[in-house]
Amino acid sequence: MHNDLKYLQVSIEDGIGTILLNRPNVLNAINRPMVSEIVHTMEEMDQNESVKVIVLGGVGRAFAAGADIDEMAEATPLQLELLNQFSEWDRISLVKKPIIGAVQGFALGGGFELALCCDILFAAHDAEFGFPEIQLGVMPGAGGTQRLTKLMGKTKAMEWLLSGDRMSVEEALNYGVINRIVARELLIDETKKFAIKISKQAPLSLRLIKESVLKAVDYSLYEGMQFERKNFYLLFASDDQKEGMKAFQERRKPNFKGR
Ligand code: CO8
Repeated sequence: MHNDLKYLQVSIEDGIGTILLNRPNVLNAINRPMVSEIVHTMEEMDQNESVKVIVLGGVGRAFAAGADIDEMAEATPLQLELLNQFSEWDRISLVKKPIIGAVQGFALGGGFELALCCDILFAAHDAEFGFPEIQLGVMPGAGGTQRLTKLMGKTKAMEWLLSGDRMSVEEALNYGVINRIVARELLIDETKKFAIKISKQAPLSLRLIKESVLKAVDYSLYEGMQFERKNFYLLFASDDQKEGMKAFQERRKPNFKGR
């Protein structure tokens, strides 16, 4: 399995599917085949019962220093329109299992956009986040202007997007961009430890909570509440709801099955 992957290192262990971007000689610059590999691997893991949580990180000194500039440099608008590459990228946001990002070094441009697609982010002390596109005469194209603004508000997002400056982990933590700062050498282990903790939760609850939280970004409060409620009702169709509540009453640990 996964032997044919050229730009990723992939493993599955203890219920955690780990995907590491693997082009360290170009700081994991994201080219189109890498996007395809990321999307297909995530979708496979989403369907794989032995994976409960996905961890996304990078090999080497960076998470990802952006989209591959060499691949883009000569592109024409018409080529980009016909390529429609973002239709594939958009499928990352349809993955139902939690995705936990582990960022070390640079997360720039498309690399920052990929990090912003994660549900939870751990970062090493040396991590730096930014949108340097403005210095290349372009702009973010995979959700950067939208996701960063929804996360930190218009005024702050403007500052980072218009300056192209790089954000330290302390700033990223302060703005709610990341969840936790971790020592570099412990980054993957700590991220996996947290992923394993989450993976013990009732799988359907994980799935429907993630889906509901993501809706909060797009929906009005009223619409979001209606959506949440339907998911809440849906969980009462599961064996895990019966098991979880019975285990509480019997003062024992629940044994969740994901159905
Ligand atoms: N594309 C291609 N190659 C890259 C990229 C990149 N984005 N980033 C680094 N590299 C390569 C360098 O060319 C270099 O290769 P070589 O050794 O062959 O010369 C190697 O990686 C190491 O890089 P540096 O020697 O430059 O390392 P430094 O530590 O001196 O600098 C930096 C690190 C500051 C990260 C620097 O490499 C840099 O500025 N990189 C470009 C960052 C950038 O501008 N990113 C934004 C790209 S545009 C974008 O992401 C648009 C997103 C649109 C959506 C995409 C969806 C996938």
